[in-house]
Amino acid sequence: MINQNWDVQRIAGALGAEIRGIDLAKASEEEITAVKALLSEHMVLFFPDQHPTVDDHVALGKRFGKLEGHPHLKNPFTQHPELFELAASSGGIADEWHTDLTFQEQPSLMSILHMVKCPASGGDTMWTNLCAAFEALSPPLQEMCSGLTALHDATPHNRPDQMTIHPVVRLHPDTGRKALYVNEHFTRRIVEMSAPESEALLGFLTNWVQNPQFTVRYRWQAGTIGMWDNRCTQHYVLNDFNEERIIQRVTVMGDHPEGDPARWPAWTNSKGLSAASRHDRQLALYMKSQSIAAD
Ligand SMILES: O=C(O)CCC(=O)C(=O)O
Ligand SMILES: [Fe+2]
Repeated sequence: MINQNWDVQRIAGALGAEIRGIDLAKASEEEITAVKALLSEHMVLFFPDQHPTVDDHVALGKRFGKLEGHPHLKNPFTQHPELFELAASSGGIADEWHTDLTFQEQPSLMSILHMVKCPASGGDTMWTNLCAAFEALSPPLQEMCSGLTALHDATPHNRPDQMTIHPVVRLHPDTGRKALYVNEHFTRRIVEMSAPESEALLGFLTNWVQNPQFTVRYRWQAGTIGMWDNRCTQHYVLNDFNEERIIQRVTVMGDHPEGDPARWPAWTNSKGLSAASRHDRQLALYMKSQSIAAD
């Protein structure tokens, strides 16, 4: 049940709500349950004027599940391995559309971000609704995508060896909605297609999810907490500022993305080796490492 003192304002057609009238550091069990329901409904929530301490922030995160540190970022808060900080002055600007950490077998379920310092203008963050993006595709493309899987890797973190495969269309475990689960940051290859086909389809889909009609754009203030469902959204930070911008984040561990099984075998270089085989090398190596039966 939502507390009557809460003011919940939807801020875009596709997703996102701003909530006032709650002190997250003092939230009751019922209030946390209500926040979870709002997150299911709106996918990304913003709570202005919270100003949590690092302890408050970590404690809040733990009420949503088990927390995980970032696999590749150094953490200045040694007493809190679950919390990490991104500062623009040291390159921490996530200016490419992504779902967090999809190169992991179990990408995070949700993240809770505290905007510690933000520029007077610029540095907004955008989110996109991956269920709306899937639902707006034509039935033939929906059907084909539902039978495909994709290879994701951590190349943006200089770890191309960290790879995994997820369904292209992910079933949200709570809402039962289908989400288009590929992103330009971490998704490398459609497993069942040739390299040029994969490039064309991934190019289309990762662009499609960026269509403004599926998005919300949020203008931050210091002290605001933002939280997003990482199973059905992507996000992007506008790199349009010069001042310092610092965020701190805790991350709730995720589950294994579920979707329909692949309807076709994995693509391999069945015609033998050639100059063009290099485009299949990463996929072939991954398949070999996992002993996945190929065509
Ligand atoms: O700085 C932001 O607004 C978001 C950064 C980001 O991509 C993340 O924390 O996952
Ligand atoms: Fe992110």
